[in-house]
Amino acid sequence: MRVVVTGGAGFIGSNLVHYWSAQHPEDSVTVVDALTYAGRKESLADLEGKPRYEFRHVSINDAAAMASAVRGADLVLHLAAESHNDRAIGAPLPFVETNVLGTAVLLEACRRADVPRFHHVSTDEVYGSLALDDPGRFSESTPYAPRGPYSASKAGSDHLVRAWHETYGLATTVSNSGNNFGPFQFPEKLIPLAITRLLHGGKVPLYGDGRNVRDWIYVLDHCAAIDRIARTGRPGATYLVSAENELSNLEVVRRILRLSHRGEDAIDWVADRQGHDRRYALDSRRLREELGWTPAVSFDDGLRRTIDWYSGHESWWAPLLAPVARSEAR
Ligand code: NAD
Ligand code: TDX
Repeated sequence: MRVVVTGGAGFIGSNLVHYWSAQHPEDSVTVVDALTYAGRKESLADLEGKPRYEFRHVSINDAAAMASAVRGADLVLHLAAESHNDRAIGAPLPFVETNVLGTAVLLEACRRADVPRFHHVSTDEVYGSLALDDPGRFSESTPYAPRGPYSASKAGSDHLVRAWHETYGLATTVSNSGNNFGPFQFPEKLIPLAITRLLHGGKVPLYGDGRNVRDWIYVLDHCAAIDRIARTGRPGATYLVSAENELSNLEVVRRILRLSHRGEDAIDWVADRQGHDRRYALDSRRLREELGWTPAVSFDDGLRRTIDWYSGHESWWAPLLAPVARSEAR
């Protein structure tokens, strides 16, 4: 099979390319990535020169490049996106450009090339925010209610994918997962930011009251879910992906502090994020019951593996720290 992975040099994308090459060594994998600040070609360095691996430094917004990349593909896995909420608050337009317009350009290339299977990787944030005391969780039938520029742009992309399925018959699937963590995650997101700050002797910035809740999943469990859904999911269907690890940010940071042998004085309580979603929680019964997926890595085990990886790969992350973070940390 020939598989195209957009955003393959990003966090989830690079884990997915490694996962796919190991699980399906007979497949050839083409990575399409614009190498924004978040795209790190070095995350895929071990695959360079391999006969079944190809890297294309192009944008999903480039129609001609997409037409060429997806020609003859059996499966397109779409992960390319602007992905960080704090950046979206400061500069929202690139999120619309890539996540909405770029997805439309890619879908159109896939339609014209008769790509037999298209999987879109999306987020729980499209469903909005739950109250801390709400007994409910998001399900595939929860109405869309995104609250920020990032989540609104991802919601837009999900709607476009459904439209290309309903209108043109493209065989699409969509997955909406909770917060991922693991190796190769850019040190702007909470877990790698906390780990790398602590490794450099600094403090962890915690927004607001620290009680916001996220539903965490170890990235390789998400990759296994993408594999299952993209190959065996029902065309036109959406699947929520959750390992059922609902934790407050304070609890996540406390566990990182414990594993890093640091005390709570290493928490830097800072101003809250604008429009900060309170809680995400997902019901993934459809994925578990229809497709037989279950997560394999507990939160604590995943966290240990992640801390070990960052401890051993400073050369990957140290050049990526914001200058302010580096000077604070010294
Ligand atoms: P990331 O920011 O680490 O990686 C995004 C990748 O997309 C980078 O390699 C970047 O260079 C590339 N890219 C950006 N704009 C591009 C363009 N115009 N053309 C081609 N490539 C481009 O993001 P991530 O955390 O790996 O997320 C991957 C996908 O999964 C995104 O669609 C995101 O919305 C979704 N997602 C992420 C999470 C999470 O917790 N990280 C959770 C749910 C869903
Ligand atoms: O320094 C920080 N301090 C802090 O308290 C950072 C960076 C974050 N936070 C809080 C904000 C959130 O409540 O931690 C939580 C997690 O923040 P992020 O890591 O920025 O992730 P989030 O905003 O929840 O979005 C993530 O999950 C859904 C990904 O970035 C998205 O791409 C994905 O769709």
